[in-house]
Amino acid sequence: MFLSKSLVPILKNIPSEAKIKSHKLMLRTGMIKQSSAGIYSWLPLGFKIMKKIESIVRLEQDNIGVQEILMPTIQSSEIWKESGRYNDYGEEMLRIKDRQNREMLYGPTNEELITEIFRNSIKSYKSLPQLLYHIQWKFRDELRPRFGVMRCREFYMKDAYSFDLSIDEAIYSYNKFFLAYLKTFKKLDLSAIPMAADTGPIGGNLSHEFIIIAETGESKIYTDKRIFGVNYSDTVVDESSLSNLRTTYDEFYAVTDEKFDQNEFNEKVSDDNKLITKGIEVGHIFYFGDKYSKAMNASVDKDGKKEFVKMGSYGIGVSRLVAAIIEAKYDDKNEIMKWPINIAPYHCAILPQVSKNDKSNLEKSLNIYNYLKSKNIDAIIDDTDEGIIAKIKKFNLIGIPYQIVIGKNSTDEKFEFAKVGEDLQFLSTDEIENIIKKDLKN
Ligand code: 5CA
Repeated sequence: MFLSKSLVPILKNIPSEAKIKSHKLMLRTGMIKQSSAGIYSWLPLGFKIMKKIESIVRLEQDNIGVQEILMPTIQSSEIWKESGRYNDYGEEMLRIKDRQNREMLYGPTNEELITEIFRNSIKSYKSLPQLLYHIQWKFRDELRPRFGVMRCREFYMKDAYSFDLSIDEAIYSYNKFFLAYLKTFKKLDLSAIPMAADTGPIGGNLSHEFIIIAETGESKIYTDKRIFGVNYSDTVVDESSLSNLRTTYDEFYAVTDEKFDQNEFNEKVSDDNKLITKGIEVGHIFYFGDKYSKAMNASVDKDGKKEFVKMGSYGIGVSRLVAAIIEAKYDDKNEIMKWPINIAPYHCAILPQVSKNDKSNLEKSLNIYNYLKSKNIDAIIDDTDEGIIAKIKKFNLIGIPYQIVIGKNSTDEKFEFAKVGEDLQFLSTDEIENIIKKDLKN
């Protein structure tokens, strides 16, 4: 792919409306474009990143046996009236009328719709547990959309729902998602901490927010530093192993603002281990028992008895994650972004020095491009006529993990190669391939 033929509208200046580094970088590198307040188009660079994040999220859902479905964005108000949330949800819900004057809405979340699907499809307790997810756009008419895709009105979410017969089984389902979330965020090279949280309009009494530490985060958190050391690599998906993991986490105080209690904090955490900071909520899981199943009559038959199913819901902000990863990885001062290779829009940028009279470096670039492509390494060639320094700076900003510079210092066999933000070294295409391949394997 040639940069000159890509829709990557790089801005010279940082747009003044952007207050945090992710918003600045996303606008500057043309990852997104605002279409109206809190609503964005995703341009090729941003969209590629989001799709890669989405596939990691999907893989970890599939790994714990969740079934993927796709529900619509537009829902009927009827089911929301059944659950009682049609009025409760208030002004954050975007309400629409169709030509028959029927009340519809753009889904802010899907507890009602999935409960309706469940009650029409599952009759026997023998079909439990049912674990279902979809990845779909949501709309919340936020009073103050801000920070770009971090808190916007239309956003992309993975939301999953669990249906079980008993509370114990429902907690087992909850714990499966708990582990899947830890693994998902780890794969995105993020350290996300589960924190006891409020349940808000979703309801229930058990809930964790998964938070990554960032100064620009909107959630205030109070925790015990030692929680970062909890090891879940040996945890497997069985009831006791998962329950042990939860117990291990519960040993450390970790709460969001709404759950904070100064006395408890002092009692449970020594001054040395206290951490009061801010973070970004990238995921949120809930257990709410029969709140929706009772209101909407979703039950199964067990030995001739009607049992309301016990439910949970589990969200990940897929579009928010793009911004959250930038907050965690962008070096604002030196203007260097470092996308982990598994979600970077390209693996490698090829930066030839090009002049009007001499296009030989462009030919060399194309050869390298084709070689890398044959090895499943995805590269982009910056074929514009900017100088090399400008090209390097631009790709530092975009954050493609590797750069190959093809200029006066390169020979026919060896080229200048660098990991983004690091020093150049002379390497052959074989050596370059090996370094990138090794990174891709990790
Ligand atoms: N039904 C539940 C779980 S599926 C639910 O909706 N939970 S939530 O409200 O916490 O949202 C899930 C995740 O979506 C959040 O953790 C956050 O990462 C993301 N999210 C929520 N609101 C926004 C928003 N306005 N902009 C961007 N992402 C958001």
